[in-house]
Amino acid sequence: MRVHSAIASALADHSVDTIFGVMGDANMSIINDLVQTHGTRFVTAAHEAGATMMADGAARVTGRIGVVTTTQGPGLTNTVTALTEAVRNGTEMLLVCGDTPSKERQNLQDIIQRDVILATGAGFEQVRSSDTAVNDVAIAMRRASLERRPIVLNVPSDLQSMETEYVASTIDITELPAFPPSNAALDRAVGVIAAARRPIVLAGRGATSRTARDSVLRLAERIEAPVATTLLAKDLFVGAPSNLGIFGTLISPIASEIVDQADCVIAFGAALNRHTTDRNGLLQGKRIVHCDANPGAIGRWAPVTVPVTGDTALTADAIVTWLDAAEFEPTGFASDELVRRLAEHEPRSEFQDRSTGTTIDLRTALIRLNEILPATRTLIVDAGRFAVPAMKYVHVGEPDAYVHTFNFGSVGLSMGAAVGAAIARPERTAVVVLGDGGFMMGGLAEFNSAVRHHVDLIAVVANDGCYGAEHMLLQTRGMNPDLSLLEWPDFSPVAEALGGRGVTVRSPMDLEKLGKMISDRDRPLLIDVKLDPNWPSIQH
Ligand SMILES: Cc1ncc(C[n+]2csc(CCOP(=O)(O)OP(=O)(O)O)c2C)c(N)n1
Repeated sequence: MRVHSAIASALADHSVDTIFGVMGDANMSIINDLVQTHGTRFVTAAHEAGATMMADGAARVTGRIGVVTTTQGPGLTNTVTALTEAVRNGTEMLLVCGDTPSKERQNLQDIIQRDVILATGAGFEQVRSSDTAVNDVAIAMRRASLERRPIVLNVPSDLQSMETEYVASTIDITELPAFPPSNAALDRAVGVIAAARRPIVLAGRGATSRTARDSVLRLAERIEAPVATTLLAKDLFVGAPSNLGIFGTLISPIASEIVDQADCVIAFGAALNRHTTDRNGLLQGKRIVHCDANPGAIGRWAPVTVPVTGDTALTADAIVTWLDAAEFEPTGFASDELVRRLAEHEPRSEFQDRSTGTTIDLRTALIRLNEILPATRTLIVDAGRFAVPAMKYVHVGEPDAYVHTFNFGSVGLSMGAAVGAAIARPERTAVVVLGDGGFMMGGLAEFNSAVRHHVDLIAVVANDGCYGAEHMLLQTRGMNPDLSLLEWPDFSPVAEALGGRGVTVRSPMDLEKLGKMISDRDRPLLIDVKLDPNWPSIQH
């Protein structure tokens, strides 16, 4: 067997049934073997950044390792931004990249691939020889899973055509058992919680498993504390009566009022970074019980009163048991009155609509789109000025249905992630919200990939005809905002030309006509939402 066939067999042995990628001469043999011999689904992207984000999106919504392949040189360098995003997110990913033949000094596409990869923070694995290739695949898969980051498997093309004997080798990963907190930590935590009169329970991405959520919610109910989440655990408590929503810079006015009154925050699986704490402002005057399975995450960014290291569910359950034993009286902070106020809160009351005759207020548009877009959805958000209202006003049914594509602050990565998420979780409509700049940067190419792969995807383009974030900054810094203006073509006919459907929204009335178009969609749909570039604030 040739090494390329052995690598394909090794991937199939690891249950890789889908591979995203862009083909070139240095990875085509592996792709061919995967598809022809193993029936693997090869999902083509238009650009390697798109392919990498497809694998990233698929990994985030399934919890499985996302697999992507590129050719050598420029194929690999095209992935750098997306790979960095995946590293910052902690995405489990394998990137199989071809490399130039080692002895070809003058190959046009030669670059020191290892150095390019290491700069992103991804891990590097070299296929070392024809004899080790299968085991090298297993090691790369194992590392992607254990290190929770992309691992790039580098395979020179001359090595791929060598002969080898196939001996199966698959990863063996022992799950670490969940561990409870120490009694000493529990004692201190329960002391602080029992003394609190107005506690809030906050959950982050580390507390989003079903069991963790249920236990954290039980604790909140036991002490009658309102619940909130970080952005990355968005909508974890959807449906809970005392749900404050996002705790952090995206906090709603009503939640902010309640957080102001609180005297204690009990945080689970949340890093308490500057976005979550609004530079510690939201923690002022409160005692902080910070629980996390990773001691390195506790107290890293924010001051902590009591650190508790342990599994989220076990910790929350133990706190409830101790409070029960002490016959703790619930605080009553999540009162009927508070629950009623939260239920009556209307997001439209948070701002004054600024729709004009020819443009719509993005907040108004997103609140209505949240109501009319398919409820079973994955929400993927790009970077830009529009992102703040998108994260605030568009909701999902479960936390793994929110895909945040700017852990590296890059524009233009969302469409690839949306295609990957749609392929990996076809029962959910991929709703991608992006700016006109992000659409033109990467969205355009991969919108067509969505068409080619017949995925259920709706793109909402917040189109202010400019780089809005820059438009606003140029204005506030006394420079010329017109430098950020961009004369794009109309996106609705562009979407049709790319094989999808397109529709333009300029007013609240246009939104009301969307229902039928959404329910009758038979291919990816682009909703071009026309906005005023002078829309002034990034925060509201
Ligand atoms: C790859 C990359 N290039 C440039 C930037 C700088 N940048 C930040 S926000 C932004 C504007 C993006 O415009 P658009 O997608 O239309 O969203 P808007 O801000 O208008 O809502 C730009 C160019 C970036 N973050 N990433």
